[in-house]
Amino acid sequence: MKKGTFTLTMIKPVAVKEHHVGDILSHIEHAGFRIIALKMTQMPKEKAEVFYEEHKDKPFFNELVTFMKSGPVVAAILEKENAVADFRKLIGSTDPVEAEEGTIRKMFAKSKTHNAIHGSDSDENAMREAWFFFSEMEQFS
Ligand code: IDP
Repeated sequence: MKKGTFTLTMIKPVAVKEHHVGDILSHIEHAGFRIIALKMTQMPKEKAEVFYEEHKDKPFFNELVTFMKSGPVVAAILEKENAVADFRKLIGSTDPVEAEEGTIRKMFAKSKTHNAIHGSDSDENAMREAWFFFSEMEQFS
């Protein structure tokens, strides 16, 4: 995969539990992103801690890890030019109260922690996160 052409998303446990997987994936595809890897998986505590290691000193870290290991997530690699920035726009602000109308978080998030979906915040993290979830045989660029 060429850096800058993809991002990594994860539909978080609350949105999976509430049956929003189909709606969210449909929204993503209609926005012009191509799904080039997809899986449902549940992260043990240690994996969730590694995924979010850059937040390990934040006050919400334990709450975040507890939430992320609480049930299955749906992870996907999404291909599009300018994927990272365009996808951050599509999902909206971290806090659903601040997210714009029409964004995925505005539609499906419950709270700042239970905010329905993840999107990589840089091309470097997109690369790290894609390889965190998917082997070469699971990526269809
Ligand atoms: P992002 O997911 O919008 O990039 P980050 O700041 O990278 O937001 O935070 C990672 C995740 O940690 C968020 O998506 C959210 O689930 C959780 N989080 C962030 N800030 C807070 C907070 O102030 N309180 C509770 N949870 C938070």
